[in-house]
Amino acid sequence: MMDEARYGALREAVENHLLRVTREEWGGIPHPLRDAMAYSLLSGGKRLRPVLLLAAHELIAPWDGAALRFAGALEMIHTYSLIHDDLPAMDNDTLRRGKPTCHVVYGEGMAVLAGDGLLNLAMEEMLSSDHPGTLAAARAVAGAAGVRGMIAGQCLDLAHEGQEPSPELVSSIHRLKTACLLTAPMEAGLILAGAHEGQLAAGSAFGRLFGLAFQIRDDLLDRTGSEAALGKHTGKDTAEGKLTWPALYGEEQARADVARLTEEACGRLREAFGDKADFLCGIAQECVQRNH
Ligand code: GRG
Repeated sequence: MMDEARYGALREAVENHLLRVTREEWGGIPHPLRDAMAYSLLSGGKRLRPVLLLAAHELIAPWDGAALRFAGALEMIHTYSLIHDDLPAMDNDTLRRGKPTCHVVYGEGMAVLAGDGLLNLAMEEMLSSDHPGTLAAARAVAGAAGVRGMIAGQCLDLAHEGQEPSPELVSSIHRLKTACLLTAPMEAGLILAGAHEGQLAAGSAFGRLFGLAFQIRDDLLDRTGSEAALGKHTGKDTAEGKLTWPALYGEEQARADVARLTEEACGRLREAFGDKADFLCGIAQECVQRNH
């Protein structure tokens, strides 16, 4: 069972931080761009990546202002990836988080810039403190989001669309496209909290295993979930011949893999952190059972 109140409190801290930053610190960004960035950044969502970062920090010590900046930066990078993924040149989606996608409202050019802007701003946000862990944590996030991480995953996804899925390829795409951006907050939170190597390795393993389970669950929801609950169009993967886990292994096996990977993820975290891992394990369990 997830501790809903604790998740809610962290989510609220992130939400308030993002609201404050957009209101007080975004002066000087030209208007249509600022509106497009704020439209997508403040359009809801679970705020999972920033919550993971703060919760990872709490495994070792209470989080501070520098960690909150990093948490906001993770959400900016996630939002940029969604804006660009929804563009006609990529997944061509018109609905996200229950609202029209950024390019539908602001045009394609402005949506490209809003994504670029959020990515750059995330770098500024991460590098704006003199916390001793700043460089290592920022390097972990930039690497995970970059050309050997999430962007590589998106590249493989685009390049192999419509092809016969191979297990190795689907696994690589899922790990890179999704798991990297769920591993990064674990690593950044732990680095900022001063974790030692063993703790960091356990946090990374949790992120990688949970991230893969999360994407397999997303594949399953695309087949069986409702558009109203998910706030996005469903059934697209099958219609477009996307490389997915259930397409490769069938829905039953995919469900079993989600459960197994989540168990493994939690096991790795518990080995290093004992009962303190309960909250993050609860989040993982809740996410892979989600209908939204
Ligand atoms: C454009 C470089 C580039 C990458 C895009 C994130 C991504 C890669 C594509 C989006 C589509 C997709 C299936 C992503 C996998 C990760 C995922 C399920 C994202 C949705 O994350 P949630 O469920 O969304 O945390 P909310 O709305 O709650 O933030």
